[in-house]
Amino acid sequence: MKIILATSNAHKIKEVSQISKTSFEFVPKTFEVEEDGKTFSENAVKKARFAYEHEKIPTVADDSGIEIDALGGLLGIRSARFMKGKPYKEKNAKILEMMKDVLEEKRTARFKCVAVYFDGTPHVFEGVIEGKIAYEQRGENGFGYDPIFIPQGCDKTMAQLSSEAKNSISHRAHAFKKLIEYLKSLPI
Ligand code: ITT
Repeated sequence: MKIILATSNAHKIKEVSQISKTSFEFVPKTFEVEEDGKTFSENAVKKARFAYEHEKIPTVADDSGIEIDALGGLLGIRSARFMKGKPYKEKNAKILEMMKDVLEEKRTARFKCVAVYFDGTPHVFEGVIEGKIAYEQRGENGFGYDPIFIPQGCDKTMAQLSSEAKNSISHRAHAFKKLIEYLKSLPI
């Protein structure tokens, strides 16, 4: 079954193909959609709906980001727009600077992903990974805020994990595993 994966993020495309490992064919395609929703879910539905109206076949989109408790839940839905145009090395350095006086137990954070399958109706699947913000950037794998995020129960940052390890525990893995279970349950 062919499904459009509406994203402009090459890292997401790689991760979804590693997570899915199924007969579903996710075909990546970029659409210009303004992410002006108030929640991950609103934005993910908007992206998937836009792609569906354009392509006329089922689509999938995800909206995701990092929530840092000591920053009042930021970056949240602004994760992609924070310091837009700057490299992630600088964005991550800025976050670490903002967190410099925050004690270990207050450094809690999480990545969230809302994946939407749209076939005329939105089907919404959420994934979360809890963790904390590191004191320095570590690792070269993954993308975005992975070098400053330490998953719960782990002593490495997400960017120090292999892609197999990240894609078995990540917020995206949790959301897309639910989405794929749903697709497998469809009578097609
Ligand atoms: P599309 O909207 O085209 O899919 P995008 O990169 O703009 O691509 P989002 O709007 O969902 O995607 O923004 C998600 C941002 O959150 C992303 O750009 C990263 O900064 C961050 N993020 C999401 N998942 C992440 C992950 O697994 N590791 C590190 N950072 C992540």
